[in-house]
Amino acid sequence: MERTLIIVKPDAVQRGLIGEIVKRFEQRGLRIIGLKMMQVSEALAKKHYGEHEGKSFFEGLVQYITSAPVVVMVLEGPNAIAAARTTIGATKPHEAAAGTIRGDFGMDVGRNLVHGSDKPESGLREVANFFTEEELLSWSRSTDPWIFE
Ligand code: DAT
Ligand code: MG
Repeated sequence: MERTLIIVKPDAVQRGLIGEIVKRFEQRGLRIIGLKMMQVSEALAKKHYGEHEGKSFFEGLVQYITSAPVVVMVLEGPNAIAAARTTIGATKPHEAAAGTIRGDFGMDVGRNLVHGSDKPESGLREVANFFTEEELLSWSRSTDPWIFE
């Protein structure tokens, strides 16, 4: 089972979209194995977005993600990373398909509502940046056989 780190970003929390966003992943069938609310520190933001250091938007990105509380969660499932990113939609909300989170709620790349890991190595690294192993639950749902073959 693959794991992905999801961040419900400050704009989504401020706009009262936590429930809406969690609902979409939940109804897709992804299993939530960790979830908490937190304020991201500057150090954690720079670590999380390290691959973008030096880019023109990096400072704004760090400012945005640290500006107010976020909700972080770890989702598990077969191909969880690709499935979650399909549900999230394209990075630039004006290019995101209707029916995706960014396509339904976003207008600006600098306020694109949600983060999802982009490949398995990023998933492992990002989950470890935000959660301890003790914060993650190993559990199964009675509905799992109806969602995963
Ligand atoms: P994603 O969040 O879809 O994985 P990414 O990893 O390429 O996208 O970039 C991380 C975040 O950085 C993205 O959610 C928003 C911001 N960003 C990316 N490209 C940008 C750009 N050209 N201008 C402003 N912000 C950008
Ligand atoms: Mg990314």
